[in-house]
Amino acid sequence: MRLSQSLIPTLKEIPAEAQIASHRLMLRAGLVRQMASGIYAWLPAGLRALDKIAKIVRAEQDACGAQEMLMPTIQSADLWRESGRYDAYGKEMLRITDRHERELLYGPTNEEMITAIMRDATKSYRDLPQSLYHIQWKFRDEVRPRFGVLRGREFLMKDAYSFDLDYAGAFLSYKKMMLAYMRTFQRMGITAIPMRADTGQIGGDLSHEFHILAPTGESGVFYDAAFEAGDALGVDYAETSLDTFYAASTTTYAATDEKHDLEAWVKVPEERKREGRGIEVGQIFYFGKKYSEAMGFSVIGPDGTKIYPEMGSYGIGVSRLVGAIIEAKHDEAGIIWPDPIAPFRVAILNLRQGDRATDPICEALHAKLNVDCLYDDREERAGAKFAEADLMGHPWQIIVGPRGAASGQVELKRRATNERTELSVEDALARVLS
Ligand code: 5CA
Repeated sequence: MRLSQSLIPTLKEIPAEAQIASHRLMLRAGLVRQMASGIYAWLPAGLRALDKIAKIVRAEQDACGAQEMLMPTIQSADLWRESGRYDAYGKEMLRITDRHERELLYGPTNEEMITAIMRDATKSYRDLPQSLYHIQWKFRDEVRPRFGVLRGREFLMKDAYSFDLDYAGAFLSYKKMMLAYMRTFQRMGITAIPMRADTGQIGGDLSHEFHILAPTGESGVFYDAAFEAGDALGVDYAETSLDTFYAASTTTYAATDEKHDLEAWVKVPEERKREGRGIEVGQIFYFGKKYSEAMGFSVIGPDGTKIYPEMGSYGIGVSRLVGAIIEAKHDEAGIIWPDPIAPFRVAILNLRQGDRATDPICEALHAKLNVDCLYDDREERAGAKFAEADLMGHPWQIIVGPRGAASGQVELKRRATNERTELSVEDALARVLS
C-alpha cells in the first residue's frame, strides 16, 4: 500500500484524553478513533492488526476442534429470562425496545443463545460432544470505560462454548481450550500466563484468566518465571500430552493479587519469583449444568434417561488484545509490533521521492512485497518518515536513500532492536521475507 493514498491519520501532538501509552499510541498511529464513550471506529491500519489477531485466534480454535459459527449481536430478553440472568445482569446490559414493544438487548455474552441453539439442534447423546465459537461484537455498558479499547463498551470477543455428556468430557474440553489459548498467545509473540480466577457473572466453579504483562495492567500478578520459558506450540492434543501440559500450567505458581497465596509463594525459588502487572486478555470457565438445567436442555442417554450436558465457556478479548499488545510492546518512539500481527510487516521509506535512483528500487520492492508492506512515497523530509515509521511500529523498515541507491544498497532497520544494516536490495528482500 502507498502511504500517499492511505488513510492513516497520524497525530504529532499527544491526545489529552488518553491516560496510558497504548491508548495514546493507537490514536497517534491512526489505528482507531473514538465515536462515543467506549465505542471506537477501526481505521484501515487498526483493522489490519485486529484481523491478524482474529485470524490466529480462529486458526487455533479450529485446531482444538471448535467449529466457527456466527450469532447475532441483538438478543431477545426472553432468552435471558430463561436462565434468570436478565434481571441479575443489571445496568451493564444495554436494553433495547423495538417498534412492537418487544424487549431486546445487545449481547454482552452468549451462554443463553448457544444453549437455546443446542437445545433445538441436538436430541441424543450421540450428538455430543460439541464445541462452537464465534468472533462477534459485544456490548457492556461499563461504568467507567477507559484506556481506549482495553475497557470499551463495544468490543470484539471470541467466545467458545463446549457441551459434554459428563464431567470427564467437560474437563477435557477445558484442558484443550487452555492449550489452544497458550498456543494462540505464543503465536502472537506474547507471553500470557494462566491464573486461577473467580467466575463472577458467568458462574461455575473452575476458571482461569490469561494475563499478559504490562506496567499499566489492572491487576497485580505474581508468578513463577518458568512460564516465560514455556512452549505450547510443541504440545499436541493427545490426551496424555494435554494432561501433562495442564498439570504443569496449573501447578506452577501464578496468581493475581486477589488470589495471591503467601504460603505457596514462599515455596517458589527466589530467583524465579516475578511480580508485575497484568492485563486480562482471556478467561475460560467450566460451569457444569448451570445453563443446561436452567434452560431445560437435555439429551437422551444410551439407557433412555435424560442427560443435562456439562458446559464451559471460553472468551478472548480480540479488540482488547490490540491495546494490550501495544501496552506490552512499545518505547518512547512508538509501537513495536510483533511480526505476526503488525498491520504492515515492512515499511519502505523513500528518502528522496522523485529521485532517479531511489524511485525504481522502492517501486520494485513495493511490487514484490505487495499487501503486507506500506510504501512511504510522500514528499516528506527523511526525519518525518523515520519518526512516523517508528510510531507505527512496522517490524522492518527498508530505508532507501539516494547515496546507497546509486550503488544498489539499502538500509534495513529492525524496529525491535534498532539494529541497522546496509545491504543489497536482494538481501534486504530475502531477510524480510524469511
Ligand atoms: N462468556 C464468557 C466467556 S466466553 C465471558 O464473557 N468472559 S469474560 O467476561 O471474561 O470476557 C472475555 C474476555 O473479553 C475478557 O477476558 C477480556 O479480554 C474481554 N473483555 C471483557 N470486557 C471487556 C471490555 N469492556 N472491553 C474490552 N474487552 C473486554
